[in-house]
Amino acid sequence: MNTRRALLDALEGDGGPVSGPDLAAELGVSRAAVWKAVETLREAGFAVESTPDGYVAPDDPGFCGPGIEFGLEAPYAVEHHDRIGSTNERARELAADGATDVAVVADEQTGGRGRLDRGWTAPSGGVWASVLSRPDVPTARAPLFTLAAAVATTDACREAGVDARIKWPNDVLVCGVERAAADDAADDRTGRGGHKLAGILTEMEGEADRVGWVAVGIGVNATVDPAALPDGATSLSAERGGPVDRRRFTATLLERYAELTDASAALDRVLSAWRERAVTLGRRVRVDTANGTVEGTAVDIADPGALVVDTGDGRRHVHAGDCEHLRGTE
Ligand code: BT5
Repeated sequence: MNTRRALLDALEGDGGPVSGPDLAAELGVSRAAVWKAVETLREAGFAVESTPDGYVAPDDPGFCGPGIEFGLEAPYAVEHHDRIGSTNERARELAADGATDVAVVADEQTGGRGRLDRGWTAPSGGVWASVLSRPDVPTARAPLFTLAAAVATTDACREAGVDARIKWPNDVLVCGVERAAADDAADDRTGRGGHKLAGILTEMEGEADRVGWVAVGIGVNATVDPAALPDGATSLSAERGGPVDRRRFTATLLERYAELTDASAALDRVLSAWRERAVTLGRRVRVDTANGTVEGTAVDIADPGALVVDTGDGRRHVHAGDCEHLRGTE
């Protein structure tokens, strides 16, 4: 384990001061090694303070480029912005310059984008990220990257203590049993069967039949007051009743995404991981597609990301659209 990353984890624990000897014992290193790691953190721009009771880190100290990169087990350079128009827009610019394996991360977006020219509300406190890569896969399989991002986001939310599920194709929701019951009682105005915690916007450019680059934009309402978000949205901090360690969250997100999309890994694993985390399967759904509406029971996901809907009159593979969860399971 990287000492600096372990040190950040320890300092971020409950936010209180931790003494040098306690840190040394906890990390299994010498006091001199702790001191050296603190100095390195300070040189990298972390405001680690020394108090009579020990070292103290400010709130969420590591949500910056070097903080996320410390000990990151994923092949991305991290470009952090306090404020930006859209991280996806920035990823596109980087792609045009020939870059790859970059994660653009921002605290706030002023021109966040959703799918189909919709907007994305992105106040300070969120995790707004776009991961740019150049995978060697056929263009037709690019939707698997959206699914991988949904799985990675769900896992990072769960690690942060929030029981997240995936709604086809790209939403991450919170829909506990009590929440679902309350929504049913309230006639679920949002039509989502849950409250939206995160959304994903994948953009790509292909050359003939191969992907040129893919930018997966992931927007997670991390430490955000739901009052600042559209109706039907929720945040990690609201669900868990306290702020989120965004450095750790982002590192988990990037590591999981890298693992799922690694060239040596079978992308098929993404489908089974997605199935295990999906709330859409088994539900009655209505999907608005470019070619009309499909209604029925969502029974499966098929390569590279199509929702299989049993309409009662056969099975339809729906490749893109807006999905509404209807009440009842059949
Ligand atoms: C999405 O679109 O869910 C994709 C959102 C992707 C956002 C990320 S942030 C990092 C990267 N940079 C960007 O500029 N974008 C990506 P869609 O399925 O079309 O949902 C959009 C709809 O969700 C809006 O029309 C609102 O109704 C709702 N919405 C907007 N902001 C929200 C928020 N913060 N939380 C929950 N729902 C929101």
